[in-house]
Amino acid sequence: MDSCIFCKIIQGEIPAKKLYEDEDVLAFNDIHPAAPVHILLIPKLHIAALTEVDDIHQRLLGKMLLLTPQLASKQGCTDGFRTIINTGRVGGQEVFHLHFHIIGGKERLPVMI
Ligand code: DGP
Repeated sequence: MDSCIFCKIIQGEIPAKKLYEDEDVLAFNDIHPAAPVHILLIPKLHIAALTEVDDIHQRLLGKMLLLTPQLASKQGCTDGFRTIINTGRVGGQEVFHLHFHIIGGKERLPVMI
């Protein structure tokens, strides 16, 4: 999708600190970290939001969930972390390309509601 910031990061048109990449997904540091560890995990396929997922995305979503604790632990979140998927306007979603926030790295994580 031409105007999508995260698609531009995937294409390398916008720089980001990449932490993990394969043919299906990309993980990179959030530009405005809410905690010492704040990873964004995104599918390379442009899916606007969690409300847009379908049966055909099951494998991809499963892969993202399985990767989540691996990415967190690689960044040192050995005692836990928080995973957030903001969805839609009311859900506080600002970038309309599906993403998991993976947040950790300190004792008291910010309450994000
Ligand atoms: P959300 O509110 O769930 O849509 O969160 C979007 C997140 O994306 C927000 O925490 C900031 C982050 N973000 C927005 N633009 C960029 C960017 O250009 N680079 C990076 N690394 N993160 C971005």
